[in-house]
Amino acid sequence: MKRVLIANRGEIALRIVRACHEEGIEAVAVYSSADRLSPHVRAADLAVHIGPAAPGESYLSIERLLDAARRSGADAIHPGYGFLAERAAFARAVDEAGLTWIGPPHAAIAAMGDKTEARRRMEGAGVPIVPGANAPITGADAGVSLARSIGYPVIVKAAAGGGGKGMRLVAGDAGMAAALEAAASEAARSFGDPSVYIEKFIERPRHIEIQVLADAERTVHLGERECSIQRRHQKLVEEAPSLAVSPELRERMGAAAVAAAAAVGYRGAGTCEFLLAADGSFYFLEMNTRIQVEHPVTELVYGVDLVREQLRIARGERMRVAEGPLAPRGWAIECRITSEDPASGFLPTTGHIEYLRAPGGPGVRWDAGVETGSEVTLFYDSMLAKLIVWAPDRDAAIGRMQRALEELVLVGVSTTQPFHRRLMADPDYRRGDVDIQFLERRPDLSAPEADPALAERIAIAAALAEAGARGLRTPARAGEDRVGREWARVARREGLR
Ligand code: MV4
Repeated sequence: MKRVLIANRGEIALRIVRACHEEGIEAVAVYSSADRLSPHVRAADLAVHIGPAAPGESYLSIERLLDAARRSGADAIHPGYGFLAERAAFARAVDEAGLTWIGPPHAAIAAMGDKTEARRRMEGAGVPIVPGANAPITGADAGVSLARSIGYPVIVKAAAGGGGKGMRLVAGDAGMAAALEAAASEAARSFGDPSVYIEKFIERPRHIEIQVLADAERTVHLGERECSIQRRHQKLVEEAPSLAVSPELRERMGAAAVAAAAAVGYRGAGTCEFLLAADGSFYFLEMNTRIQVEHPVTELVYGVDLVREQLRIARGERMRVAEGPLAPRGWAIECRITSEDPASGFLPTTGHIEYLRAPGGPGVRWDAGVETGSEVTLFYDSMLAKLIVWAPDRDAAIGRMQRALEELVLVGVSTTQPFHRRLMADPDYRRGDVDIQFLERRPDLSAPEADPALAERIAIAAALAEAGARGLRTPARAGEDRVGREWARVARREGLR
């Protein structure tokens, strides 16, 4: 493996470029017309334009990506997350083109992508699953009889689903027919497959996931991530380890995740999602057959580089993870900085990033796909950056996150930064008293700021202070580079020059 094409954009594309360089591999970026000036493009050794901004004609086009690989002489493809990462057909097409796929075998992707097949495989491997159907349900009568046997409430899910689309809660016999129909039609629309199945509904669980890593010889787990802080299936904060997971529970959940991976012949990095009920019982939900957004928290507490391990495993090498029992060290927290406005129901925002000052210092990692001057559009996911901290214990990690959130200055688009500030100061969060419904109960965490204009002026003042400190306020200097131009623009807008 000498040259890897990265079929992605933004922070994860840059993350993968860096891992390639550390492994002595060349990185090929691809970009749409909207991403010509993006950091991942400049960081790569080569860059190939693959089409217009619309993802369907660029990052989601198997044909254009394979063509870019051929034209650039790449011998491998890393899909990142999102886009085509869990499309078994893409993995197979990469294999058939004679290239190395940096991910699990396409058969493992397909097995985990079909949720009822995954349930059958997990049951066979002794992995605990939620009581329910292991095959699609046809007709309200079958649904009612199954629901009565496992007990209401139940949840109807899309067999081809994942991520929460096509789910319906059913409280009793009377609601079954309508829920099956609504879920099936949403599933047909979203996934092109109307099949649905039924599980017992687990109330107020935590969402805990286990990282696994598998090479040709070994399958290991790298502990859990606590992912309960989410809104409409979008995670906002993740941490590792979880306050809810004891070393003994970690070993049991870890063993289940390893068995799940082994049952589908898994290779590379993957994640098993579980629901952890209040009584300590846990249930396999699904397996994500890709590198995940929140992988850095695991990297920081286990001292591994998951993307470099993906590259090594795809090259047929052994993973560089110690043999024998592994344990997390310290505490890591990740806040997703997205271009969404918490005060207006997390509506996506767009605009021009006029100034960005990234946080830094000890124990702080800033994984970003944007910089001063970047344009934020509605074409792609709203995640701009991930702010990740590590510290020896959870309190220290929260304190460090608060400090880093104060250092972060981003002028030009609304982001989730004020939400994260409030969350980190919240007593319930600090006690670890969370479950997947936490944010629904706490709209106050997303309420408008007392004085948004003040917050923006503070940010702008920081930008201008830095511009002044660097001597970039004179028009001549300010005109010299892109950053200078942005500062000049902010200053003009504020009537300060
Ligand atoms: C569940 C559940 C409760 N009981 N299954 C949502 C996304 C999909 N991956 C599975 N999901 C759920 N499945 C049973 N039997 C609750 C959820 C759920 C959820 C799970 C993880 C993280 C956030 C969630 C938010 C709402 C519902």
